Amino acid sequence: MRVDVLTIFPDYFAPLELSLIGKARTTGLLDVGVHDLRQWTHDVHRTVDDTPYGGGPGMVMRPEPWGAAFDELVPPDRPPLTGPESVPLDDRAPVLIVPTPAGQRFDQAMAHAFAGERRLIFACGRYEGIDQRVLEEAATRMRVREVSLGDYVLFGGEVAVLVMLEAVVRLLPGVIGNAESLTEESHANGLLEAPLYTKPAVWRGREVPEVLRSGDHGRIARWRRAQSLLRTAAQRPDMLASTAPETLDKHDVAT
Ligand code: 6GU
Repeated sequence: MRVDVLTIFPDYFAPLELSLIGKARTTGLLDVGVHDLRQWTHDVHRTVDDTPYGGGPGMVMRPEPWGAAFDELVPPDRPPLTGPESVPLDDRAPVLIVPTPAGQRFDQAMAHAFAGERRLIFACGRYEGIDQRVLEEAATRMRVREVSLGDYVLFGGEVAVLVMLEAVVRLLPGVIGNAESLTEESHANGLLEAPLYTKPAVWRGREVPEVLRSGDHGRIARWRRAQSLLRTAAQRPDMLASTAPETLDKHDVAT
């Protein structure tokens, strides 16, 4: 997978050298380019923002540097359209992800969808956001997705991109050695995972649940399933409310 990140703070992305994302890069599973948006400015102050039309607080990111950056990363393959008319995009077109609190909520299903793509481009907004025409014009060449991490506001998209990349890259085949890790974890099946324990069997007077030391795999699976349901009900009742009935089977009533 190829990932490009456009930002005025490339230093935010130093952690992409570390740990399993860094390893995915050195082994060639992932190819990342981080680009300073200011390289596409031409004035002496390398200006990327200006005051909002219609008034209001703060500053808005000007369209020209974004347009020039996209032209270089994704060269237009037909003459630019002059108006707002749209053309259908094929599903191999790059996906442009724009982190914004005004976007659709990011979740594990979206992470899986992005992990199936060949090319992702992240456009990190700062200040109050990016001139909307940038997204409209980008949509002639890319599948544009405005994405939010949740109902709170960050200074800019950089940290959100790190979050999304981590969620996506760990789903790429070969990044996590033991693929079973991905099917047992929270959100893999619409439920939260059961609590985990390791040695020692007794720590500060607290015992690991006996069932986990029993060696009875059937009992262990039923216990984990019940814990999963209890934990989801306690922590995230909203997830249970939206659980398809077939996800809850007849064994769940008995446990
Ligand atoms: Cl994706 N970006 C920004 N700037 N703020 C956010 C967010 C994203 N998600 C929640 N708040």
